[in-house]
Amino acid sequence: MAGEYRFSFGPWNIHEGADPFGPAVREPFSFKEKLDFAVKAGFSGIQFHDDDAVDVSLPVAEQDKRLAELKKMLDDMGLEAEFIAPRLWEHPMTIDGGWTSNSAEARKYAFERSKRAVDIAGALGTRNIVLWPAREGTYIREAKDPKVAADRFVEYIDTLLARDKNIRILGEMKPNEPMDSAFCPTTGHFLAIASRTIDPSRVGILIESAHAILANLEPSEEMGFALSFGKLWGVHLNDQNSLKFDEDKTFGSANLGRAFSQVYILDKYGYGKNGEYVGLDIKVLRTQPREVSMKHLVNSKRMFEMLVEKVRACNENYIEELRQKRDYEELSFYISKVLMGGE
Ligand code: XLS
Ligand code: MG
Repeated sequence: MAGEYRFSFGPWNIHEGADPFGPAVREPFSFKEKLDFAVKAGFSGIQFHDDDAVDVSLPVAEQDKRLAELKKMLDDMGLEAEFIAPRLWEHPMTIDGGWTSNSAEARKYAFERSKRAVDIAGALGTRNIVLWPAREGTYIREAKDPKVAADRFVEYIDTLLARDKNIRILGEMKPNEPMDSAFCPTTGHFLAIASRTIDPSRVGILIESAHAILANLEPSEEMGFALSFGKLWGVHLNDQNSLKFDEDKTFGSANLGRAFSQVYILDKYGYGKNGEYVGLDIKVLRTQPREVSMKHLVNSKRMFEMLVEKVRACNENYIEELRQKRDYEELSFYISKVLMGGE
């Protein structure tokens, strides 16, 4: 029934369990094993950071050769690169961020690396560049000038838009972690920045459920907002148990009603009809044994599909009737009954 949706995940979603408090606890799966799993589990898109796709320290000619091989491998397996995201948060040059760093040299590094990420996207046949502004923020408020930071967002996005007329930028906003305070923390902030760029029509949004929750916002409302602007070009579905570290839990595992609301709004407004993927961005629990360390993806995809069925089983006329009567108590109970299969 939900067969018209296409699903994606990133290779980092299958990992060895290291966290800030302890080392890896599982042997890694190879990149090829991850792709084999994707095909077997019914995923058709793969999300890439630039360095998931290729070793970005290699000479460009060598990178291009390897990217051509990767593109062929994806094609042969019936897979597609959904997006490239420049990973600007691990390199020594980006200790204090990329395009909002106080260091001109660091900003130059961020620009050069990101322009290359645009080329990598071209080589893999995707026009989507995802920006998660990981270290574009502060630990100490006076460390960076927030007015200058907003201007630098515009300059950075303009540079990428100018690099390749075909690409488009999807901002993935998150209010904190690793920074105490991230610049441009929500969908609305990023769309405001988009309006100042050289080509706002090529700047949109990817909404991650957990990031919205961390901003104390409802993911489905953020999605509705972006849909209203025609800007919802990607999602990272997952879940989050209140305001803690970025948990990236299995979709629907912490708050089923909240997962329902997201599928409701996505399905109602035809998300995916223009080729958008139902993307997942989920961490494996550290406790999960290796042989079952892909269940979070399988189960999240299944949860989405089951919720599509629930959403489509809803009596829209009855929902509207309850809205008109202002009987939201009954509406709440009705949604609970839909979810629980009760009468
Ligand atoms: C981190 C982000 C990251 C992006 C891709 O919180 O979710 O994984 O999705 O750079
Ligand atoms: Mg994400």
